Amino acid sequence: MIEEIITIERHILEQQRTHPQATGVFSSLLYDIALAAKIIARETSRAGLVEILGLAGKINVQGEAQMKLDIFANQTLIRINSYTGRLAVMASEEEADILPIPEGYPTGRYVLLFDPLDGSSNIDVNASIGTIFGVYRRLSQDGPGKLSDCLQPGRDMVAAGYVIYGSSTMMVYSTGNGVHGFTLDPGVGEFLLSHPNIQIPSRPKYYSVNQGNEQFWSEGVLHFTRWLQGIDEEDPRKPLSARYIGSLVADFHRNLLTGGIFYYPADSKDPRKPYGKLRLLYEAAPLAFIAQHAGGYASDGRQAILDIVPESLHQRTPLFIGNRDLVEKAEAFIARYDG
Ligand code: P6P
Repeated sequence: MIEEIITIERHILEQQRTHPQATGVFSSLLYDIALAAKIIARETSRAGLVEILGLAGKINVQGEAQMKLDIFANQTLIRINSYTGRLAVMASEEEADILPIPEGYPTGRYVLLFDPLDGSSNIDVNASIGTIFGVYRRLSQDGPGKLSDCLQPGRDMVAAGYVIYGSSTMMVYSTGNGVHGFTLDPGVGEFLLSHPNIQIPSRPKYYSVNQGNEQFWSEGVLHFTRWLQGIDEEDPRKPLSARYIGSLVADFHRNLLTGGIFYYPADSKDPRKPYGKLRLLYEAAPLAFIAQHAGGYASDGRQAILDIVPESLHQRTPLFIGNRDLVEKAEAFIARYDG
């Protein structure tokens, strides 16, 4: 049987048809994000050559000064989304405050939150990195979007996704109607449907956590980790293998496809970060939306990530994400040992 070729643009259009009230603006917003992903993918594929070709600090072919990749990714997403009239406001991991739509340009119904290039410290060692995004409807009526438009619980998201720049570039997104993965064919510059209707496998293979932080974990997290390793005498289980890349999108993506759990718990390592390292708005919540629609679950150890009402743009949260039974087990250990 000849496999049908479906581009992400066509898939988005077909998804739109399942939302009768959709106006096409939402679909166009998803195209815009796919375009940004292609542009960022092109630059990340050359990242290793920056030094060799002496590109750093020089003027590149577009006549732009060569810049750090995460700044480039941030500017690409802002430049593509600022003038379309589809958004009321944006917020980025790279920007301290919300990003209003520039004066003189129309505002739209949607809010875009993103981490433009997460894990960028891994570029120098050629490890996979990623872009993470979440889309909401604006709450304010009209005019410039507000901070309150960005501080919505993940449960109210209308779409979320990520791009992983690795051995191949993949874009994974959901509008609440399944989770779908597309692989970039750089030859033609198209994302082609490669992973339709992703569901997290019920039998997990891996657990992913930075065990270098063990001494800083709570009792509950330590007991949970021993349980995953099959050395909890009270409740023995087949041990899971450990896999940890140190790049959230890569660790999440692997567990989504193979079954498993990623967690970055709260720890006492840095008193300035009592809730762990990861951000709620544009890291944990969008991936929690994806996990939810792939049959998984995400928690901060006590409640669903999607139920947390954000109080500030860059607030951090502990994150346990992957197979629902594993995440709920973490919650049980934390409730039992951490009170
Ligand atoms: P650690 C990358 O810097 C990042 O923000 C995430 O992509 C990743 O999951 C985490 O930090 C790794 O942090 O402390 O284990 O090196």
